[in-house]
Amino acid sequence: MNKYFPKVPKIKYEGADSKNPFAFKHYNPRKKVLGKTMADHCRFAVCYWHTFKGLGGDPFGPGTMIRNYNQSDDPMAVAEMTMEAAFEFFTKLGVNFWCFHDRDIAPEADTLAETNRRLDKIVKLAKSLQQDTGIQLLWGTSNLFSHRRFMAGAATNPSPAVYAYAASQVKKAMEITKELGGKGYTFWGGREGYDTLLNTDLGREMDHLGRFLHMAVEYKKSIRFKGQFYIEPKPKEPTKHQYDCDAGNCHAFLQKYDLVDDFKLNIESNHGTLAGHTFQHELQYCVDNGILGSIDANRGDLMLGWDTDQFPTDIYETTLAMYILLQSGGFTTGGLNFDAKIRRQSIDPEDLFHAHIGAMDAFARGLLNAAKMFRSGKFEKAITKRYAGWETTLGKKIEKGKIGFAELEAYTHKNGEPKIQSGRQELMENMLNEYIA
Ligand code: XLS
Ligand code: CA
Ligand code: CA
Repeated sequence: MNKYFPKVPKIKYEGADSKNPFAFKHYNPRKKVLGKTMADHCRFAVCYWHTFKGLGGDPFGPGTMIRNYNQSDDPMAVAEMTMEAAFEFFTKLGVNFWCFHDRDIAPEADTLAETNRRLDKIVKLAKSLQQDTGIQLLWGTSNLFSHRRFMAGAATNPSPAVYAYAASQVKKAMEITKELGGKGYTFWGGREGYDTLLNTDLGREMDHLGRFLHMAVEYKKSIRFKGQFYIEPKPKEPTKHQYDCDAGNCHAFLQKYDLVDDFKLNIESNHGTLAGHTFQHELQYCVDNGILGSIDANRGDLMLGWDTDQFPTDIYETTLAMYILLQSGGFTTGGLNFDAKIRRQSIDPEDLFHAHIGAMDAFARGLLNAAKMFRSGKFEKAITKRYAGWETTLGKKIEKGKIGFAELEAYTHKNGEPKIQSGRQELMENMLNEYIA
């Protein structure tokens, strides 16, 4: 396979001293870290939409990138060439997984039946390329936000006919995800929210979304699809308010609608920051509540208030993310999916490689740093010490629900003003810096 990216060789690990831009300096897939290979820790995936369908368009101008795999007037020929180019890319880069939306891989036709036939044709090609290369599908999903019929949402649309269309699309997307052996299936509520409450029945829309996800669970069981369902939080964009706005909010939604056993979360870094949280916060919330499923790895820009989906390069972020992941025991079905796009001026196909190589190296460094932090036990020890009071009789009685306000008041009268301790934030931050390499 050397047709679509002829200037790029197979990317190999060459070590930190390498000056070769088409080589990994830190990501060594076979290197063992805490008993597991780097490849197994990271489970890197390439996303189809930005990497192969994104051409650099923004609200002020169309795409800037010209690709040899989309030079045809026949949309199905483009779909086939793009799929072949994608597998050449995955193979040269050395990732084991990919992710797609239904409409990324095959263009929509005039009827649902014809659209589904087109999908079947491309899925057949994707399946044979998967077999030839050993590359697997991390997750599939459905695009329920681009077509004009979904302008007011899909599962939260005021029209039941649009709701039905969305259900038909998800049904098919789940079938093809199963056909391709997908490890998971993601629900991202692209337009499930509102632009103004003046025209919106919020409670009813959320009930409809809950029912929609129940139907998806029922259908999943009926076709024996074993992949993990994920819900992906995002607070806004394209809507003013999205119902699945952050990890805590999604968790509450899943609990209210009795869906918490069937879903885990797919946390995207840039969505966390748009919600006013850190990536680290969103991951920690999920781990502490047993709902971390997968990660969309990217980053925002501090100066810009929208979803810039840049490639992750910040070693602090990757270190903290990998530290939380290590604490959680690591991925089972999920992985690190680069839901990221190269900038509008990065017009060459080689830029796609530079972006992914840098991001994979950033996570490899993050993993190595995190493993050192984990092995040292220093951070854990500091937290244990800070909460040591909860191991005393008083702490244990509170945690076990053995005492109430009256006893706590009696304790306070007897013991007087509590002794307080420093939070040592600066010391902890200095300690973290010692591990950033
Ligand atoms: C958009 C989302 C989207 C989901 C999949 O902001 O990140 O790409 O990951 O539909
Ligand atoms: Ca995403
Ligand atoms: Ca995004």
